Amino acid sequence: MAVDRPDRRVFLKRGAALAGGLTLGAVEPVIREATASGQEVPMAKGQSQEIPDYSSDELIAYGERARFVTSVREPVNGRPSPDEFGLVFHVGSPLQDQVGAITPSALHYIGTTRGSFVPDIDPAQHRLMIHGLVDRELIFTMEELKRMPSVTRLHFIECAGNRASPQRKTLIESHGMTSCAEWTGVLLSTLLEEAGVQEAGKWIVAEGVEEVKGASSLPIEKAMEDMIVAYAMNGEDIRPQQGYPLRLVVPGFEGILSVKWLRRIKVVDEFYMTYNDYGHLRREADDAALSYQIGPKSVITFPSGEQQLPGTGFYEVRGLAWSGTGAVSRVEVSTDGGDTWFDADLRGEPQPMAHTAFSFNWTWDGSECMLMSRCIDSIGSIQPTREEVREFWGIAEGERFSVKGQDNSIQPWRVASDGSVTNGLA
Ligand SMILES: Nc1nc2c(c(=O)[nH]1)N[C@H]1C(S)=C(S)[C@@H](COP(=O)(O)O)O[C@H]1N2
Ligand SMILES: [Mo]
Repeated sequence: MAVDRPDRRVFLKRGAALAGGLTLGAVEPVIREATASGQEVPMAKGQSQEIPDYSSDELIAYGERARFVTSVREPVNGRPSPDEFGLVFHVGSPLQDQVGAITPSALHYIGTTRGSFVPDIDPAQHRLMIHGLVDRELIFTMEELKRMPSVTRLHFIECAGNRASPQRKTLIESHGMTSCAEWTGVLLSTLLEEAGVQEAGKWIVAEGVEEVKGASSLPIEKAMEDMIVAYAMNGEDIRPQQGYPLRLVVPGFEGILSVKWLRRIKVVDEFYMTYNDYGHLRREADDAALSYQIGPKSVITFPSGEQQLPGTGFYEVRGLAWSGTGAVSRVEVSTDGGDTWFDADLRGEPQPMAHTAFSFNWTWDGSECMLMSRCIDSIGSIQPTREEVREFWGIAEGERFSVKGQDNSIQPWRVASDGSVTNGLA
């Protein structure tokens, strides 16, 4: 197809045509007659039947979204959540509906290693212990932690399983296991300095309240650099599913390391074989170093898998980009399967190890095309294609697509001439 890259100027010129009432697909407003309260309204999937009383004491004290907004999290990997035993497994965030870089707390993905009951922790009873190879073993109450100097930073969390793959049909299946929030808490370095890390202390093991689960080995350098012992998320206390009352945030590293319901940090001399370290993800310290950090990554969130374009014309292509190494410096978009690339517009000042929202003005002429995005991060790393990842790891055609570390390959979305959108890898 002919590559058409409407930049802002072109779009402004077209503004006149828009105002003149030309049909432009998605831009066409949907006009509904005003419905007097009490009258029947057509129901959308997931929409609440009852009209809430927005003037009730309850909703004035603590609000809820409009009942017409139906975006919800969904279990991924084909595993029901909760399962028949009440265990919660990985549940994806509906990024296809997200606007901007911050995931609303109620829609942040939920990741639990091998399934979990979400613990009900009384913050008055909760303690964080720091021990092992330190000069002073310390035990903090929540109150004590909240009195300490804090930081507030935007960071994404992403599960190692989140990736482009031919089997995954929708965005929530391929990329729903990442979310971005504004986290507030105490830098772990502040606590470790207070405890005094000994010469021999080279790793830490962080552990949540569940037995064994949530324990991970992490290098002391990273602990001293930017890990946050966080108690707040998007301006309020962390939600139970995200680790209330306390979690570790390990910026840019795979999600399993961001231990929720954090209760213990042990400074140790070597890579431990914890439940997460051994068997689940990796077996050796060398591999661990390879696989912790998430490379430059991005995905187009609209249009994305299983969506339907209503017709030809103008669309704002939207997406998210991130990198475990630093901030996003550039995002490029292709509409012809990677032959030609154009700069996308970035929203706001990209933050280190945080999602950055991007957009790209596109006019669809009705021919079949392949939409792709790629992220270039602050150290100049470029997000690879699936073919490049295959070559790098020497994976033969037909062989299991298994990489050491993160698969950050590009997700292509195919737009067919009837406007249907499917996974371009399938
Ligand atoms: N204590 C504890 N921490 C945990 C887990 C867990 O099961 N228990 N799951 C991990 C996994 S696999 C991921 S991907 C992230 C998900 O964080 P989120 O649920 O806030 O999105 O938490 C990590 N921290
Ligand atoms: Mo995960």
